[in-house]
Amino acid sequence: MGLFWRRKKDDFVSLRLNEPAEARPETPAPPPPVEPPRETVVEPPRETVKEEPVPPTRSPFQSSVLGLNLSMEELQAQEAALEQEISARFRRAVAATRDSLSEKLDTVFTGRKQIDEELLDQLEEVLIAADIGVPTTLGILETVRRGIARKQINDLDALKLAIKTELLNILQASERQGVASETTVPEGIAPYVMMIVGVNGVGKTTTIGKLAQRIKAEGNDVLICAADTFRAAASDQLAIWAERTGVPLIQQKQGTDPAAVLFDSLKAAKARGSEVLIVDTAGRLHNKSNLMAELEKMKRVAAREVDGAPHETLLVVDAVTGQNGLEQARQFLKVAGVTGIVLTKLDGPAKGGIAVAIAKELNLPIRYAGIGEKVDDLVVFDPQQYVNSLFGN
Ligand SMILES: Nc1nc2c(ncn2[C@@H]2O[C@H](COP(=O)(O)OP(=O)(O)OP(=O)(O)O)[C@@H](O)[C@H]2O)c(=O)[nH]1
Ligand SMILES: [Mg+2]
Repeated sequence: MGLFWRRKKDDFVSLRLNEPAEARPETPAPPPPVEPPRETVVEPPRETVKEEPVPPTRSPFQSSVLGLNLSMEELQAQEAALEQEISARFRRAVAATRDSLSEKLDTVFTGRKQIDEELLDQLEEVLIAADIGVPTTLGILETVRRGIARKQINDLDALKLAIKTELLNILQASERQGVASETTVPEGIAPYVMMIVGVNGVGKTTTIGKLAQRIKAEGNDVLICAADTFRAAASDQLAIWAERTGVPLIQQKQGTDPAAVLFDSLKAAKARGSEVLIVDTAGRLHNKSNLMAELEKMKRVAAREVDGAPHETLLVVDAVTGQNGLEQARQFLKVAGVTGIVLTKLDGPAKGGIAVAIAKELNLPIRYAGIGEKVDDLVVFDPQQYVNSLFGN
C-alpha cells in the first residue's frame, strides 16, 4: 500500500537523519506578518499549537509523532507495521461488504465443469449486479471471450483468474492517468490546495478531518477552509473535526460567499506559511447549476491566488450509492476538474464493483478509501489489495 501523503518525494519517513546537514533542504524565509483576519480563525486547543515561530518548511523535525529518538531502521519497521495494520483493516472492511463479488462468482461456478455461453451470461449478470456497471462488464466479458477463443482460457480457474486480472488492470490503468497528485506539484508551492467536492452526505467533511489529521501527522502545516457556507451546521461540524485534529480552521458566518471564505483562507494560509490548505465545499445548494457555478468560481479564485491551485480536487463518492454515485460524479467532472476519487463507506453494505466502474468509466484514480467514521479510518486505495479482498484472498 502506498504512502499516505507523498509530498516529500522520499520513499520513507524522510527524516533524513543519516544525511549530512547541508544535504537537507534550505529553510525558506519566515512568513510575512499575519494581517488581522476578517474571518474567524478557530485555533486548535492551546496545547497542540506550536508556539515558537515556525518557518514554513516541511522539515520532519517538527513532527514529534514520527519519533525523533528512533533510528531510521526502527522508524521504517514502525511504518511497515502500521502499513500492515492498515492493510488488514482495509481487507476486513472490504470483506464486510455484503453480496461480495467472490461469493456471487462462487455461486455461478459451483457445480459447473466447463465454460459455456450460459455461464458467461450468468457471469455478466453477477458483474452488473455487483455494481461494476453495464459498459465495464461488457468490456470485461469481451476480453474474456477473446481469451476463450484464443484457447488462453480453458477452464473455470483460468476464467476466474482472467476476471480478477481484468478488474485489477482497470484499477491500475486509472491509477496511471496523468492527473495531479502531490508528487507532481513542485515542492516549493505553498499552500498545496486540495478541494474536496461531492454531493451531500457522501462524507466530505469526515474525509477532510481524516486527511487533515494524517497530513499533519506527516509533518505538514495544515489549514482547513470551511467553504460550505450553505448549511448552518456544516461549519460547526468541521470545527469539531478541526479541534479534534488540532488543525486551525477558517470560517465565516452562514451565507457568506464561499469564494470569499476561500480567498481569505488562501491569504491566511500564505501569511501563516501553511503547507496544505484543505477546502470543504457544499454538497447541496438551491439547485445544481448554482452549486457548479460556485465550484467554478472557487477554482478561479484559487488559481488567481496560488499558482496551479487547486492542485488536487478530490471527488468524494459514497460506495453504497453504487451506480447513482457514478452518475453524480459525472456531473462534477464536467465543471470541477476532478483529479481523483475518495471512495467512502467501503465498510458498509457496498457492492465492491463500484470502484471498478468508477475507474473505468470516469478514468480517474481512486486515491483514498473511507473504511469507517473514525479519524484513522481512511486508507490509501490499493488496487491489488482491493481486488484480492473482493476475491476473498
Ligand atoms: N461507515 C462510514 N461512514 C462514513 C464514512 N465517511 C463518512 N461517513 C459518515 O457519513 C455521514 C456523512 O458524512 P459527512 O462527512 O457529514 O458528509 P458530507 O459530504 O460532508 O455531507 P454534507 O456536508 O451534507 O454535504 C456521517 O455520518 C459520517 O460519519 C466511512 O468511510 N464509513
Ligand atoms: Mg459536509
